[in-house]
Amino acid sequence: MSGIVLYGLDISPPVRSCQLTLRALKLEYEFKEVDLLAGEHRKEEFLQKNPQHTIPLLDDNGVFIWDSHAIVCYLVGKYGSPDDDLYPKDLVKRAHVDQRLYFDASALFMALRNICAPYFYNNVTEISREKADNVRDGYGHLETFLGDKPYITGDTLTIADFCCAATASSLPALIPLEAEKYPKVIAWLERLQELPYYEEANGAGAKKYVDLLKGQLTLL
Ligand SMILES: N[C@@H](CCC(=O)N[C@@H](CS)C(=O)NCC(=O)O)C(=O)O
Repeated sequence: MSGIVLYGLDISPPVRSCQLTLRALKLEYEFKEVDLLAGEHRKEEFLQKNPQHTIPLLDDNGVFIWDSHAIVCYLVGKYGSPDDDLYPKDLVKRAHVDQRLYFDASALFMALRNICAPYFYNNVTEISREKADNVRDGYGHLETFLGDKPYITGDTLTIADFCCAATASSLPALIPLEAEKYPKVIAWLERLQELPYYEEANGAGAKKYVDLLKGQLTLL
C-alpha cells in the first residue's frame, strides 16, 4: 500500500477534487469516512490531525495536510511526473492555475458552503438573494475563464479543473446552471465526464449531493 489516507465524505466537493487528483496520478489510497453530522471531525482524535476540523484531510505516511487546494498541489508535486501538466512548473502557467485554485477556495466553494453549512447544521432552508447571486457570479466567472478553451486555464487539464469542477458540479443542487447563460461551463463539465476516473472520483458523489438537497431549499 502507498500509505496514503484521505479522510472525507464523497458528497463533499473539496474531498472529490482530491479524489480526482489521486486518480489522475494513479495513486492507491485508503478512504476513511468522517461523519460530519455526527461531529466526528470535532473529536480530539481528528482535531490532533487537523485543528481546523475540515475535510478533506490527507495523511501521507504521517504527514497531515488539509485544505483541498494545498492537498492537490502537494500530490502533484510529490507524485506527479517531472513534466506533469496537472500543476505546471512554468511560472506564468502555474500562476494561472493558482489563481483558479484561489478563486475556488475563496469565492466558488464559499458560495456553496455559505448556503449548505447553515442547512446541514441549523436547518436553514431559505437561500437569500445575495447568496444566490454569489453562486451566479461564480458561474459567470467560470464562463469567462473558459473563453474558447477546453479547460479552465487553457488547453490542458490541471488541478484547477478538478477543484472548480468538483464545486461547479455540486452547485446546481442550490441554483440552476442555466444552459442559455452558461453553455461553456456545461460543455466543460461534460468534457471532464469523459475522464475514465471521473464518475467514481466525482460524478457519483456530486449526484448524491444533488439528490440529498433536491426540493429542500427555497429561493427568496
Ligand atoms: N477550503 C477547504 C474547505 C473545506 C470545507 O469547508 N469542508 C467542509 C465539508 S465540504 C467541512 O469540513 N465542514 C466542517 C467544518 O468546517 O467544521 C478545502 O478546500 O479543503
